[in-house]
Amino acid sequence: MTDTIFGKIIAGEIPSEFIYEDDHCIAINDIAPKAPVHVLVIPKKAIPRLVDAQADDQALLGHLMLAAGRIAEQLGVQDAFRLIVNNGEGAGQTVFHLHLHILAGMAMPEGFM
Ligand code: DGP
Repeated sequence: MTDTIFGKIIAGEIPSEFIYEDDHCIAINDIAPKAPVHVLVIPKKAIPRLVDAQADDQALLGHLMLAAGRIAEQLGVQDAFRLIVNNGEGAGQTVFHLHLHILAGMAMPEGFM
């Protein structure tokens, strides 16, 4: 649980403000925001990458998506946000504890998505 920075944040070993928390996940503001709203939705269960998730993680993965929607509503960005998962170093993943990025508050770059 505590082998990444997110594990330490979830365990309370590194202080961080949770803008959302439930039984299965937390959400925090990204330390290096790439948009005016840049929130990370992080499962309490440490799955390194999306591709490491298994069939028995199905409910958790759905839960994260639903939580992202609730958090977007909480932040007032429910009508315009982007959800990103970086899977693997080649895709830009730097913290190997699965997380969703919620990005909002600016015109989203077009072209690659
Ligand atoms: P990724 O590149 O998809 O693995 O995203 C990791 C994100 O985590 C990156 O945008 C920066 C953020 N981050 C890294 N360390 C910390 C931290 O200690 N606190 C917070 N709030 N965010 C962090």
